[in-house]
Amino acid sequence: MPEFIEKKSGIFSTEVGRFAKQASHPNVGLFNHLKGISVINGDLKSLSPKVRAYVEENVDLCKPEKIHICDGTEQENNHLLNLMQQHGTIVPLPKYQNCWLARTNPADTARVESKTFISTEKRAETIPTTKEGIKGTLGNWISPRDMDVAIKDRFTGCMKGRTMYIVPFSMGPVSSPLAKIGIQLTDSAYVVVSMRVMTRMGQAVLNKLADGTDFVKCLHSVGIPASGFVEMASWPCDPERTIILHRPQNNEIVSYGSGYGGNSLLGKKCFALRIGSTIAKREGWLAEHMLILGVTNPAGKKRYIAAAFPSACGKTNLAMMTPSLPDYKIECVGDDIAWMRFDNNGQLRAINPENGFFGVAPGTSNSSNPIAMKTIFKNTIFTNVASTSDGGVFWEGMEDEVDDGVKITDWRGKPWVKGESNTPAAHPNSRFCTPAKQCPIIDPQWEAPEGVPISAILFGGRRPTGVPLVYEARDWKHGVLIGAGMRSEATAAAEHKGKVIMHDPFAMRPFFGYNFGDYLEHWLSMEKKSTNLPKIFHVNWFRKGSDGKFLWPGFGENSRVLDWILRRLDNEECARDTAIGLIPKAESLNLEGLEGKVNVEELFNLPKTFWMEEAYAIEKYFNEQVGMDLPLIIDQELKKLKKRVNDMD
Ligand code: GTP
Ligand code: SPV
Ligand code: MN
Repeated sequence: MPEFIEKKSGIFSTEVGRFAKQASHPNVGLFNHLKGISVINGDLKSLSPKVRAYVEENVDLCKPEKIHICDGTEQENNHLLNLMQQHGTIVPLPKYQNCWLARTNPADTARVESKTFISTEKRAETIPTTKEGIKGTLGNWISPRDMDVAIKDRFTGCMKGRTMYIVPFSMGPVSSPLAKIGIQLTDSAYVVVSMRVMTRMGQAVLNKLADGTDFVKCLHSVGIPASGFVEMASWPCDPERTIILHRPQNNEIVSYGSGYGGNSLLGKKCFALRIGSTIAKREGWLAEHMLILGVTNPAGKKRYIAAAFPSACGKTNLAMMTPSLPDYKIECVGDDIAWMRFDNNGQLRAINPENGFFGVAPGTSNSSNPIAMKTIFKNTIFTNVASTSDGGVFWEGMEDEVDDGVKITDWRGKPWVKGESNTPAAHPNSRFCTPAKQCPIIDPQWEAPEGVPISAILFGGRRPTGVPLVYEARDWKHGVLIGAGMRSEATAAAEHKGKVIMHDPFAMRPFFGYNFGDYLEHWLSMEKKSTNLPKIFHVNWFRKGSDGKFLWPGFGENSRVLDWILRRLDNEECARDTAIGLIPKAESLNLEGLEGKVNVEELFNLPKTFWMEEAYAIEKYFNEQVGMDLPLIIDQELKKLKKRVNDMD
């Protein structure tokens, strides 16, 4: 028995079912399927019949050696951290309080979109019917039969010798009527401790399930390579056979082969977005890849804004922004996902279903995002960042924040020297996993069960050319077209290479749980739910000048854009009409006190040829990718846009 367990007053070994090593638990043998399996924490008898049936079925399939029912306690968390330390999965970061560094297998560092599938009876329920000969890019479909085969091939006996953790979790505050429950079965302790940060995990959720409440079924294994050979025992995975499957009809997720991020923390993209969007469609609400922030203007008037930007395009930064405009206050509700629905008064309300931030590390610094820096140096799991000889972390952007003389070890564990090494110290998709409540500007209403009222919705992306800093949709339908037409430079959060401009409608391209055409219909149908619809805007912090540099300083200076947006919400006449929507009137964007000169003209310039090409690209995309599934209204909106652009001077 490992030393740390012996030291801990015997609780792990002598108390029945508390991390017990022996197969002496009274539950063993209770159920035929679970015969011979030791329950090292929790009590199988306490599980609701539905949960128990789900566990039994998958124990049968995966054949774990032990079962651990997670209670979410600190004691349990410490036990798992110790275990992972022993296996070399994590190392402590003594410079901070209760912080840890995990290094993944270098083959397992990002979401794998190409291996992510939705399974429905008919393909057309999952993805639009594309033009002949055109490969669809709006999700991958798999037949129910092929899904079953894929599961059987990979999961049969995949947990032999391992522990299956049963992770009860809630997306949304446990008491919220908008929250939904999931059970993740996983063989990764890293996933368990991460889920404890990212969701409300543990006993309270089991209690809620006791009355037979339904849950989203989430089965996960890091897998065992077919060869049986595990190259990096500290980070087992099976990249060759990785697959992430969703069956919306059964509220079911099955993920195999990867231990990282959205592939394995199944509450996040798989549940809150893919399965979430299908539930939202059925129940009449929206599950979106959006941050939520509160913004208070100098007059003390507070509004909430939701914003959809593709992965690694600035959600976390905007959600925690330190406004440069005096007397503005930003408070953070969430940085990645919003669940939104219209209440009985026609007010759109949003909750953040998550409990933590899984944020991109590189680029985060005291100058770019001081709030994140104040959040992340306690109770945090860092993954694939570089480490320092004084027990801390390092990544690109922190150059001014490490003491001279400290030695840096890169994310792969190799020595790294500033100014000399020509590979990145931290992986571009390295991340921190940190509790939301530690954020110094977390909104007082962030756990409000009814959600916060949303006044504006922003769409945005990385657009180096042509797209102005901000523009406003003419109305809801036009706003839905803007969301549908979103494009952005590819990022490191997924496996795409290079800086190609990709279509990423609603920042949801990798996350749609059902046919994008039906999703557009669903968005359009929201118009009928309210006479008080949020206004829709498009923002772009990433336009570049002829010198190749960003035209806009971004980060805290984005408060100037929010200021203009709030004034538009107050119906101030600070906008002028253009072919693409409403943009700030001359001088109406507050640039007072802005350091350095900004070329406002270039920032808002609307080149006719660019917009002709843009409208054409969107039309081509809709034709090829959405085809007959495109709602007529969107087609009409696009035609109107094309005409307006065509009429430009
Ligand atoms: P996911 O967690 O992948 O969904 O990403 P995200 O949308 O939360 O993006 P995040 O805020 O982590 O930002 C990603 C990158 O964009 C970082 O390198 C930031 O430094 C950079 N970034 C964020 N905001 C701005 C901005 O206003 N201007 C510029 N130039 N860069 C920004
Ligand atoms: C994203 O890629 O949008 C993320 C990271 O937020 S992951 O959870 O890995 O999807
Ligand atoms: Mn994201």
